[in-house]
Amino acid sequence: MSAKEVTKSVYELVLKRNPGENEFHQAVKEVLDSLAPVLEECPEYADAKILERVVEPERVIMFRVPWLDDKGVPQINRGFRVEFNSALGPYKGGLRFHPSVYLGIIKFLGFEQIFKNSLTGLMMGGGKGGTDFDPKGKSDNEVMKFCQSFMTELCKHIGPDTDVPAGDIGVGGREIGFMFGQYKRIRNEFTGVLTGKGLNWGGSLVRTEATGYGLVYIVEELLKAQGGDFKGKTVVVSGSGNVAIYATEKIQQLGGKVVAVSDSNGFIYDPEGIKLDTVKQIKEVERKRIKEYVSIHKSAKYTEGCLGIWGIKCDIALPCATQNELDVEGAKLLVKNGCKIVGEGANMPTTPDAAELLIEKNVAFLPGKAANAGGVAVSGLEMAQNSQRISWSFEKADAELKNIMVNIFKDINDAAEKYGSKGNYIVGANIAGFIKIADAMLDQGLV
Ligand code: NDP
Ligand code: 2IT
Repeated sequence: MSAKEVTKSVYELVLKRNPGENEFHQAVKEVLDSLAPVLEECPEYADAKILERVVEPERVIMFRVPWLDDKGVPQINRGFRVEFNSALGPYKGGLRFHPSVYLGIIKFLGFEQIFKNSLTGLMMGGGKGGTDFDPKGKSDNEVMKFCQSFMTELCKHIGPDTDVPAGDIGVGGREIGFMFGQYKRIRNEFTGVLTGKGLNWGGSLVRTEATGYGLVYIVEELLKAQGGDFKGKTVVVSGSGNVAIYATEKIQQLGGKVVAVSDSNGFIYDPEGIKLDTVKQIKEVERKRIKEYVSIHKSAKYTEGCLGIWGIKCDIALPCATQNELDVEGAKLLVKNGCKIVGEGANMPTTPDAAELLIEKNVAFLPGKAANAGGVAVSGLEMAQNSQRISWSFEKADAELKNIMVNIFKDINDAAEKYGSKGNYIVGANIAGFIKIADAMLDQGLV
């Protein structure tokens, strides 16, 4: 079989074995479509069935999560942890709390995480978890009850050298705290079993900022390679959660102007530049909707619906909300308005046809598994600090993060060029991430 036939047959196997899991199919296809030149160079990978193994999670855990709401009514949610690949280290990846969560979402995220974690250069395998519980509109007490019940089961499967979860959509410092407390109580151990912890009980400085800052650092590297920087650039950022907020913060520090942010209801356009303190107050403190912004800043306009954000003129667009939020119509608008760079802060926010169009039109496209790796990278640094029982300064953690993002840019750029797709960072990221994992899997035998 030719290399192309191998990747095609593996994709067909994935479709057959995982019916209805569309996001997982999409994530697998993107990686497989990049790998033919690697298989041609290294037939051992195909002989050892590395592809067939890497698309099959090592372990999938699904469980019932019962909890009592504030009215005393029992509620039942579903919990997941997909321990996808441990070739490079303990399973590592976030937990997503969102009503759209089902097995296919967690598998796509876990699969992406394998390659992302490999790109960081740290010793972390890939995993992901979550639940269809919706934290929106729930009291702190309900969120705590849910987290305790969720961890009562999850704690049987994780550990600081086994599987180390963290945050993702709907999971921030509050949820990590509740889950850590329950883990500690049941297992009677104070260990670095979760990352994104509070700063006075084992968390790392810069973890909160890491994904957004890391995204901006890698875009800055790309700008540098083109002879430019952020100064005076107009940027559109979707989302207004953890990633979007800290991407905006770093862009503003570097002299760029963010003119739009959004949430799942709509987007804000503020031609004078987004006032980040207001966004932080609305989203981090009050947990309210982004449309509140316009009642405070008269320069801004709110528009219902998420897709319209891509019609705003910008030099750089950073989708930082959720999967498939930037479609081909949005991509066409970005191109028409002269956008030159798209960097994925979210996981798989760009549909495959949109990504293809952007690349064809010479928009530099940085895929999520490279561009948003800063979050898990600082999680890896948090694990290292926990193992040594020390805490680094902000400056040290930030410098390490920056260094990791600079290296990722170099690695994906070099891999793209070496394997005949210069400037295609999707191909570069998939290949650079894959090779380390495949080599480790070869070394470790048929497991
Ligand atoms: P948050 O929960 O902090 O924020 C999510 C943001 O995205 C909110 O503004 C939310 O709006 C919006 N959003 C969520 N779902 C949808 C949807 N279906 N349609 C439109 N908007 C939506 O999550 P994060 O900022 O942590 O995560 C954002 C993205 O970044 C995700 O793809 C995540 O996987 C990825 N990521 C996160 C990392 C991290 O360290 N946190 C690391 C790497 C990637 P609303 O408030 O209305 O729900
Ligand atoms: O998608 C991701 O990389 C994350 N949500 C962060 C994972 C982590 O373990 O910090």
